[in-house]
This record gives sequence, C-alpha cells and structure tokens, in this order.
Amino acid sequence: MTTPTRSTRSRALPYPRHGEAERRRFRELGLWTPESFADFVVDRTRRYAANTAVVGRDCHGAEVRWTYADLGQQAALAARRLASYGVARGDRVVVALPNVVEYLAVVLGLFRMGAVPVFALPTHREIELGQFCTIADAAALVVVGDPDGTDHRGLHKLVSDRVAEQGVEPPVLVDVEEWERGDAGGVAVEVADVAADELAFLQLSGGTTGISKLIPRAAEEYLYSVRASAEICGLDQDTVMLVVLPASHNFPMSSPGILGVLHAGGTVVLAPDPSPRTGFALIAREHVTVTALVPPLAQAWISAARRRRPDLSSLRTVQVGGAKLNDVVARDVEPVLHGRLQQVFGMAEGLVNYTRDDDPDELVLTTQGRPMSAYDEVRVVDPDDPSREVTDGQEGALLTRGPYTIRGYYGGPSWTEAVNASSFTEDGFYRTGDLVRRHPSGHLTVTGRDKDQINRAGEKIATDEIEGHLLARREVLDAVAVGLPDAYLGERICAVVRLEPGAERRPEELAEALRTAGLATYKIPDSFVFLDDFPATHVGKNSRRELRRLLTDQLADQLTD
Ligand code: OOB
Repeated sequence: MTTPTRSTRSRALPYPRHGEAERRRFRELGLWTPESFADFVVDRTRRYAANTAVVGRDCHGAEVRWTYADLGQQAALAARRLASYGVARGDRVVVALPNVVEYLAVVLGLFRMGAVPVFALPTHREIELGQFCTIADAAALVVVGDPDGTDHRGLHKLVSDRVAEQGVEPPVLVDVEEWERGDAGGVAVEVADVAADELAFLQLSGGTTGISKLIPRAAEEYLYSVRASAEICGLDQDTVMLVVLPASHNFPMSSPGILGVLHAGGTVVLAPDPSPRTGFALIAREHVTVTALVPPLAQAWISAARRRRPDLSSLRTVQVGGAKLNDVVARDVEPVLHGRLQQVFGMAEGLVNYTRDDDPDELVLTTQGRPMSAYDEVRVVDPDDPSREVTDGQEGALLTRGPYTIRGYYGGPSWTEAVNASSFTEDGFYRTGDLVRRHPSGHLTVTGRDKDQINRAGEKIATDEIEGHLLARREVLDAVAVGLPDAYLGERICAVVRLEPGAERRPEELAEALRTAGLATYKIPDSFVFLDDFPATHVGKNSRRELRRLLTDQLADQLTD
C-alpha cells in the first residue's frame, strides 16, 4: 500500500471572474447553487444507485455496464489509483482518453478527490499536450494503452521535454491500461470538501491563436448550464444518450451531454466509434432516445439510414451542432433518423443556444436556436463599429455575457494577457467571432465567421498555428492556411505555400513534417497549393488576414469553376 504523497504542484492560478454583485445576484436567483462536482458525484451515484449509468467498452475492448452505484465505486477506485501516482487535491491532470468507460471513472474520480481535469483529446500530440501541461502545471497526463498505435511512453517523453524546457516540472504518466493490470494501490481517498466557486476543470478553446487557450470552469456556473440544458432537453431517468463525439468536447459533455444525463439519472451509452453501423446497432440494442452529432456525421448517418433502414424507433431527439448545419440536410434529419432535430450552437467559453421541441419547424430547420438562459445577454453589433448594435435580421458580430460564460482564459500573464484583452470587451462580453442574424424570437442564425479559425467537421483549428509550423521550415517563405468549403467536412484545410526558388513542391513531405513536429492529425492540411507569388494586399498588420480572405475567395472560385 502506498500512501498518497502530497503534490508539489503550485495551487491553481487566479483568473478573471464575474463581479461580486453579479455572483450574489446569480446565487440569489437560485441559478448558482453551492453544489460542487465532488458533491455531484456522491449525490447522483447514491440517488440513482440502481439505475444503469454507463454502457460502453473498457480499455481492453470488453463490454461494460455500470449502475450508478458501480460508477460511484469506480470513481472512488480511480481516485485511489490516481493518488498512488501522487495526484492530490487541487492538482491539474490532463486527461487524453478515448470514449472508454474508464474515461468516466477517471473524470468523476478526479472530481471526487477535488483534482482538476484538463479535457484534452486522444488525438492531441506533443505540441498540444506540452502546452496544456505547461499552462496548467499539470501533475499527471492520463492516457490509455495504444489502441490507435500511439506510443504513449514516447509521447510522454516528448511532452515532458517540452514542459521542462518551459521550466515546469513534467507530468507523471498514468496509463489506465497498466493500472488495471496491477492492484488498486493506495489508500482510500476521501471525498474532497470543494467549494462551488473553486476551479473545477479546464476545457480547451477552439483556438484562434497558435497558442492553446484553457477555459476555467467552476461548479456553480457550469452545473447551472448542465441543469438548464437537461431541463430544456427534457432529460430524465428514462433518457438513454448515445455519445459518439469525443466526450471531452463541451457539446457531448454538457449540452446537456454526459453530465446532463448523470444529473437526471439516465444512461450514457459510449460508442467506440462514430460510424453509422456502430451507432445504429447501439441505438436499436440500447433503445437510445437522444444523440448528439456534428453536421458531417448527421449527413453520413442520413445516407446510411436511407440504404440500411435501421431500427431507430426509440430515437426522440437528434442534436446537431458544432458547425453550421446545411438547411437541406436539416430537413432530412427527422424523416430519416426518426428523432426530432435540435440545433445546438454553443461554445466552450459559455453561451449555448438550442432550438426547442415546441419551436415551429421553420425555426428548427433554419436557425441555430436561442440562448438556454433568460439571463444570457446577447449583443449583435456592427463588425466595423462594435459600439453600434444592428437591428434584428441584419448580420452582425455576436458578443455575449451571462451566468455561465467565462470572463477570461486561464494561465499566467504570458499566456493570457493579450488574448484576454482581445477576446473580451471591457464590460465582460465575450467576442465569439461568429457572425449571426437575430430573429425577433431571439433565435440566431449563424451566417459566417470573423475569426482566424477553420471549422473542420466541428474541430476548430487556428490558422496561425498551422502557418507557424509551416513557416518554421527553411524552404517555406510564406504560408497561409485557409478553410475551403467541403461538401462533407464543412471546411477542409488548405495550406497555400510559397517556397524558396528552386525548392521542390512536395506536399506529402510538408504534411509529414507537421506530423513529426507533433501536431494533432486533425490539424494537418488536407491539401497544399504552391504559389510563386501571393496576391498583393494592403500593407498593414492585418495583411495576413486579408491575404487569407483573398486566397479563400480565389480558391473557392476555382473550385466552383
Ligand atoms: C462547440 O464549441 P467549440 O468551443 O468547439 O466551438 C465554438 C464555435 C462557435 O463559436 C462557432 O464558431 C462554432 O463553433 N459553432 C457553430 C455551431 N456550433 C458551434 N457554428 C454554426 N452552427 C452551429 N450550430 O462547438 C459547441 C459547444 C457546446 C455546444 C455545441 C457546440
């Protein structure tokens, strides 16, 4: 038996928060309650003890079915195992697990012991994981075996080197597959006494800059959004939710997602992959009532359902969000997938909009919903003069503030100072970078984007980041990343590159170089275009942005010619 050692990690950093008067108001209104995530885990696993909480595969590929009581025990066991690796209350822990049942045990285990998960993706590589571990000063990195052929030991070494270069102590590697082979280790870890306003976890921002941004969330504001979402979506103990998107995304996590289902006592079914074959089989077998998809998946499921005519009769709601849903696809959802369409337009920084069950069809099909809370403040402003609000029906830039929208990113001043100043207004509104039209009903239609980001099948990629890695190559004189329209992905990444005179045009080599540099696979450009001259732009600090716009237009024109 090992005794949990006290972590040597620094305490969580302070971060920009709601003002004192607002906090008092949200508490008085009953929106914010004193419940912490540790309380949430203990309360729901007891309250719904006999209900089925989770159905899915474990990291060895075996089918698992846990009741809420089992889930509570698994969380306690995970806390104990994590403690035996030195993880202690308050520590930040980067979780990069696929959708296996252990994911839930680890996350709830961390909540239970008052540690702070950092929600990474299993597709992240040393560049991203190195940044998360550095910014968060993470005590541990949690991974599982090598289901996709990833050498996690090698990856951990690369992450550790990067973290150490920044003067931060590297994280301990926790491989869930290995801990399962050993004994439980450690002594029982008590349920932590956590305050609802403490930092509870860190989420990732879609990213508009080359540097990762971490989103700080606390129980009082986040659980409010979970409860409000669960209510809007009518979740209860009979809900069976199929989770096909990576569980760490805000959408499947809390809109209303896994946490919404656990709040209500329903069942979470974790799909090992998002294919229609797997999804349809699980829907029929588990009598799934709701699932959440990104538009490309909705499209793929619709065409597969037309061919195979699966039994989807239990499906009541099909949520689609994360990227703009095409009106034509939207019309096919209900007739083909059986469930009523619910459009979800949200962001990990806060604001989430839903179409409601009783909305007229036209709003459900053509808008991305309206804010979940009556206390969400939405401003649609003239992009060229943000002090001026546009009238309903006109396109404008979306700003938002409210009870579950953050006021600033997490990290030391070198990570956050500039980005907080540009992402938030002085009076605390988050600049979403989305262009929208507001309808008189309050519903929003997303019409475009005013941020340097590519939305590839719901995954957000900062153009700066790709460009930075390309420019680091000696033979690359200039590089601009653009998102090109793609019938399936929504957008795909095209890198426009100007090479040194005489250098050979080898797209495969450039892609491989980015991969070897340690960038997540979903950020590797889908295509490369080589130009000897970049179109001229007005000189000025926005020239790269303007260049991007020019190139996007030119390349999109070529595509439609
Ligand atoms: C969700 O969160 P993030 O943080 O990955 O990305 C947020 C951005 C939004 O600012 C917007 O640009 C885009 O993703 N987006 C949509 C959309 N939903 C998100 N654009 C058009 N239509 C939609 N329905 O993606 C997210 C978080 C919570 C719930 C749902 C999605």
